[in-house]
Amino acid sequence: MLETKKLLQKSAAKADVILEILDARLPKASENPLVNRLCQNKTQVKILNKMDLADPKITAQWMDYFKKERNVRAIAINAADKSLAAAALEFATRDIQRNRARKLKLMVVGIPNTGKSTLLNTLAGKKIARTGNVPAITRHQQRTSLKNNIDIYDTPGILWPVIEPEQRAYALAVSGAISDTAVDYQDIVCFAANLLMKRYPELLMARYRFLDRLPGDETDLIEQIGAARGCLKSKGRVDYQKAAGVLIQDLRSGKIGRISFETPFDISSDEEENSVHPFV
Ligand SMILES: Nc1nc2c(ncn2[C@@H]2O[C@H](COP(=O)(O)OP(=O)(O)OP(=O)(O)O)[C@@H](O)[C@H]2O)c(=O)[nH]1
Ligand SMILES: [Mg+2]
Repeated sequence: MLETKKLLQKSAAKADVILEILDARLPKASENPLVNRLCQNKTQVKILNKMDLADPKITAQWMDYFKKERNVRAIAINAADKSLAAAALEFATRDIQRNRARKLKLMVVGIPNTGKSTLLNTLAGKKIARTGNVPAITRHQQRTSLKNNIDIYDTPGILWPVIEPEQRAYALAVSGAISDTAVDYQDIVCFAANLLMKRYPELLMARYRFLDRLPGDETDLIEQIGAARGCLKSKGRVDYQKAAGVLIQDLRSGKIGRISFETPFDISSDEEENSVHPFV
């Protein structure tokens, strides 16, 4: 990780534009503090990727939020979509003073699993970089030449050693940016269940039609999913681990619907109250 960080710092110094790929479902929690340091005196473009999985109303709120941040420009996309990826490239480079004799260097950075390599592949129009829905797929920096005299650099996802507050770690785990084993799985499940029951009850009820009422708590929800989906152990007891896995996979993949894990309001109430519990 230290080596990667050093390499990123070296490359960033030579880059014209830094594209920070965030997860649109958790745009603050998926920011890496290191990126701000890499971006000194550079155009910093935040790309809220996976917008197809995020709640569109909340994404619009995030766009307003980032408009108010100084020296930052933000755009929401789905990196697998050709025209949206092209729009992001245009957005990122449009104010840059170009010296046509020299290639424009774009560097794609961000935490693991946010879609950096997917964006590179879509822009290149072919599969150059390996992608996958687990963290840390890309291990080395990779340069690709695009049209219009542009070089784009894909980089390995980077995280920092201690993720705080805990809610941030849970949101990152549900999104797939950190592995399920990095955080207590029970806590991740409680976070996901509470988010769905409090913020998206209609989507929850629509996905799990066997629920005849909104579950009273997370245990109730997992028990009902386990019973209905046959996640059972001996003597018909619910296998909580398996049932929880169903919920997490459904949420992560968008099967429950378009869901955001945090809102700009959570951030400001955190700052005001110094609270670390944005979802309760
Ligand atoms: N739904 C959706 N999935 C996406 C999008 N972009 C990427 N993905 C998926 O997210 C997963 C991670 O994508 P990658 O491109 O490998 O992410 P990465 O940031 O390069 O990950 P690392 O190399 O591990 O840091 C893959 O399963 C992609 O198919 C998107 O806009 N929408
Ligand atoms: Mg990658």
